[in-house]
Amino acid sequence: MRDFNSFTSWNSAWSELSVAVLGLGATGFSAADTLTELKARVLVIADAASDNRVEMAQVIGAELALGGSADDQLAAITAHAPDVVIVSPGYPLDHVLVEWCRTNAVPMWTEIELAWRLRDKTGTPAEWIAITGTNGKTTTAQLTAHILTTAGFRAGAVGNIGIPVLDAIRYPDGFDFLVVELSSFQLHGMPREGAGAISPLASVCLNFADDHLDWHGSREAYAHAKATVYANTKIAAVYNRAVPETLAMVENAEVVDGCRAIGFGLDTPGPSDFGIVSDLLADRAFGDDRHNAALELFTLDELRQRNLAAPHMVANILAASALTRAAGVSIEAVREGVASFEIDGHRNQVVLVSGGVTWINDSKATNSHAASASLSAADPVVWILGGLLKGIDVAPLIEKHARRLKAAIVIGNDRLAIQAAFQRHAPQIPVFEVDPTDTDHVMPRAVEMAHGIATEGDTVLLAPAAASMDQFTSYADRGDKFAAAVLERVGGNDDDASSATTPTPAAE
Ligand code: UMA
Repeated sequence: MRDFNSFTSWNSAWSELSVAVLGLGATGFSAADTLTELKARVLVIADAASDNRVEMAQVIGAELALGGSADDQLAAITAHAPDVVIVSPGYPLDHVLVEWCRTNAVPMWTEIELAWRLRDKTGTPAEWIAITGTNGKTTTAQLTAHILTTAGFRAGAVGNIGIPVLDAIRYPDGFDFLVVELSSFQLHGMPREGAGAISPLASVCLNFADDHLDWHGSREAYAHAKATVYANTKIAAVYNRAVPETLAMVENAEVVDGCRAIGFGLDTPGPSDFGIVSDLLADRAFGDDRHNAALELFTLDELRQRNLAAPHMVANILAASALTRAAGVSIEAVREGVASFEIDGHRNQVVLVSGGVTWINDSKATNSHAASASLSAADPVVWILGGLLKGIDVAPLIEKHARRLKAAIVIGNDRLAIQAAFQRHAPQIPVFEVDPTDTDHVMPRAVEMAHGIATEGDTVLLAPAAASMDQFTSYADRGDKFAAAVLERVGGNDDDASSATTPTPAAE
């Protein structure tokens, strides 16, 4: 087998390599594009891809094996005889091509590892800040990058957020910092040591709750993947004081000598922590006198005024503050960054308040943990949920929030499991079902039903606790369709409640 220890620069001998890329989505295309630019011999294998990506892959000179049976794909990869294979994160661990790599001892890399090895393209490589967690990682990555930019650095939020890291390292102007959002799929495939192991300046696992268990096989395997974020951290391994699993990950991590463990949480901070003292968010980690004093970041009131005071958001802000302070950003710049931060849509976004009913889009709540956070903030709730549950049992979520639920409207593929959970744990709650066969009108139907149920003082909350891909192209598409349906059906018309029809529960 080839020695890949010397493949640690844009100027390494990539042109000598034969590479197979599995997948032709965002990751696969970026990998193929980079590797053809480096003159490697590239074969891309995928079940399907957009016309645009297929056309572009042909233009850049990659060989393509698109569609076909497993045997066809095995024949293609065997004939190509790759030295290394770049695997897109969506590939299951037991995929036949992944098995083939294992059997034939062909190294498999994530696009993240390839980017790390190539990170000197534009001269001095950017420092990386690595962010994972079950929830809040996109918001925290965006806020972290925003604070760094406010402080005058060239920074970008990349990775699972949607922009492949490989695209960022090829950006001609270069970056001072890349804030890399890492999913558990990406972390699973990343080595913890050797030339391909990333060494971030600062890292965090924001929180930990069951998600993607079907893909990882067990909670332990999922936790092991997430813990990889801390490996080789240089300055600060940031953990959540309220989530012991994240502290355990830090305690067991092999970090660079001198790296500090920095805790964040909604309680009083100790030395080396971020937290809350009375009504103040405070840094007690990076001040000159951390044993005796804390530095003031913001008041909770300031955050309340900007609608950023929900507990999970405060936790994200504390984490982003810790990461950016570790990167040398001043307290003033952190304050300025948070003050000018605009939160993305689809995360607890109020779409409309009409007739005393608040309509909220939290389509980004793709698992129970996230849905639980937004359910906690509303009462009484007409809850729109469902989609792909990814092997998660929603019963504990239903049990926990049953008392605040006025009704549930179930969408998506896994609706039978959800209905059964309601029958077992909250049979008193009326449950309505949106016809799953009419995929073009899921949200208009769900909104119509909610409109017939909700009365003054209620919140209608889209917090699906499930992935969207069974009926939508993404969580953003699901949220957009919800918001459009709300605006169209409910609009700003305070008087049209009378035109709503009350639906009939599914169980009746
Ligand atoms: N493919 C197959 N066979 C398979 C699986 C995939 O042929 O068994 C092919 C598809 O036909 C397609 C390609 O692989 O050609 C798609 O690859 P992919 O599913 O890995 O998706 P990408 O477009 O490369 O996007 C990935 C991340 N997707 C997943 O992890 C599923 C994106 O995260 C990420 O933004 C992007 O890389 C850039 O880094 C999305 C996501 O849903 C947003 N992430 C999950 C989450 O946040 O919960 C983990």
